[in-house]
Amino acid sequence: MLLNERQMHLFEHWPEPGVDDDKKRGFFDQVRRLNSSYPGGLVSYIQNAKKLLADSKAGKNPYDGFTPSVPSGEVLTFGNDNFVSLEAAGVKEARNAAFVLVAGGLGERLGYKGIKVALPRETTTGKCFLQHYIESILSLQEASCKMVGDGCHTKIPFVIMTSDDTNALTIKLLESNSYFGMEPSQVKILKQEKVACLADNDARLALDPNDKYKIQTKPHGHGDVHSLLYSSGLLEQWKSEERKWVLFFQDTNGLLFNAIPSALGVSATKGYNVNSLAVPRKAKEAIGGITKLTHVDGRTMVINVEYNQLDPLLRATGHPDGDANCETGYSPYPGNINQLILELGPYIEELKKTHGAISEFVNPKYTDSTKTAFKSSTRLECMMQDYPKTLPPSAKVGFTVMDTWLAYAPVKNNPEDAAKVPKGNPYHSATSGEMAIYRANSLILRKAGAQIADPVVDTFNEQEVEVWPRITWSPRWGLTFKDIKEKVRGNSSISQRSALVINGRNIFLEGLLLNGTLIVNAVDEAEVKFTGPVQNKGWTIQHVDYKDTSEKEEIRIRGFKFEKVEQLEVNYTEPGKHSLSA
Ligand code: UGB
Repeated sequence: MLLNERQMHLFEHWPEPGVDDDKKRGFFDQVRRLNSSYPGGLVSYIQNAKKLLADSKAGKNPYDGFTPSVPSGEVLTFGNDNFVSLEAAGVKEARNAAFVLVAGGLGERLGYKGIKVALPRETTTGKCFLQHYIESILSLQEASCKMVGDGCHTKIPFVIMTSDDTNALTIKLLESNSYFGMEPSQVKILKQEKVACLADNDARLALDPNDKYKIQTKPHGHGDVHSLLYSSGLLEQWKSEERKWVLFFQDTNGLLFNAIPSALGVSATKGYNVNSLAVPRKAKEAIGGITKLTHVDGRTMVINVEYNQLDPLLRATGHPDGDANCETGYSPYPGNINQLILELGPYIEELKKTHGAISEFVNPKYTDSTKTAFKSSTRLECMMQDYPKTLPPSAKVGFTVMDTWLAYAPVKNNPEDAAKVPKGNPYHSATSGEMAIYRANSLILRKAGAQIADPVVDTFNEQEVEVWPRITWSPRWGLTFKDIKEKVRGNSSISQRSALVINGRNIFLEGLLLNGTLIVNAVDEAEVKFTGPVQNKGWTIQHVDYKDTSEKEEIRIRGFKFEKVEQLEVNYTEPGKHSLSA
């Protein structure tokens, strides 16, 4: 097979039989793996590569013939009646959903040495992203079942796509934390394989520079999730369990679950086969733009145009300013946050045709303008949000736009790169990711009727951010806005220097006046009311220099830590009614 595809060079240096036989067997083991993990096998991979490399050499634009325009979608306003009723519809549907987290990326831009899902989402509680995601799914599961009454015992499946870079650490994180309360059988790990690197325009496979019996490999991208799900048999299993929705999400967005119930509500009420979550996008921000593309032959599609392609596409189609903000101060193209909700039935039908193969691209770095040689080997890549590209025009493809403060705060950039982000654009750093949690929770409590002090502005790791009161809660306390509103009663107020941790289900703020740090832990059967003042020295925020290696990396990348001077921590371990008042 390899010889037919003109890959003789892979064997040219092989010594006679009997020499290095184990290494030669190892080579074929790897070939077998590369062959079985790509839809259509290595022959397809090489042929696809030849075509894409020829297109790239010829300077062919993948968007040739397409004109971009601004699409229209659902725009939600947090907390209004429509939002509340969509959240209710979404929670009801959640029992029919399955969640898929793509977590195979190395996080090169962040440069963190561990896996990103193990990073604290915020350092007031120190809970990591994965714990928050699992607790959110479990809360949805419970709330959804409650809505339909007895007889509902569904366990929402949770798939994590890992790669060789993240697999072992992800499993270790789950196992050493008892799966954060989820039943281990609910969690499925699907490991993506890397793909072969390409040495030249003829798609000759590259050998590993350190091992002549090994083909060099690199990640193929998050688009692998579709073929892995297809070949795992999970989709058919979910169909037999009458599941309806598959929700895909990324590794470090601590706000995402604020948006899931209402977005799922949109999918269910609009009957969308594909629903992408989006936020207003600043021009040149490193998130794709959701765009309507109209071909000269009349075809149209609503699809993500990746951030590095939006500007050239706009310039080539009569927009001399390219990717620019409009009068609103934002790009007119909503920003894709790569949270996709797919309707399972049509998804399976499509995958039966494609086997999960996703439109690919190649991005070689050429040595010069003749485009005959590469600076280093390249490979084909694919993105999960390109799934709709193969859908027929009859498919219902939509998107849902939410406020950034509510729905999107990824942790992607290291402090140095974040500090260079143009003023006004989001940093997407560990610093901004954590501060965004406090901001969102403060704004949500404000909307629920509490008085939350204004933020102060401070600078950490050379990034200027708003510092709001450090308010966090467990998903079982506040899954939807309606839940939260029911638990914020009377005239509660929280000062700027305060921290509040709510860890329990039935905790009510009934005129709590917090000026300091309050941590509440309560079992589900306990009903706890807080009234009157809680005052203490609280936790102060200390600046930490990114380069100060005496601090842990998790702390250094955010540029601050808390000094826990004084706090009130209360634990309710017994069922019944309790109240804490001054
Ligand atoms: N990932 C994998 O699981 N496997 C891989 O091989 C690669 C990545 P990045 P990217 O919302 O902020 C995406 O690197 O690709 C996982 C969208 O394409 O963080 O630059 C990885 O673990 C873009 O349109 O992002 O940009 C992580 O969970 C925009 O939406 C996820 O894939 C942007 O994200 C994303 O990987 C965004």
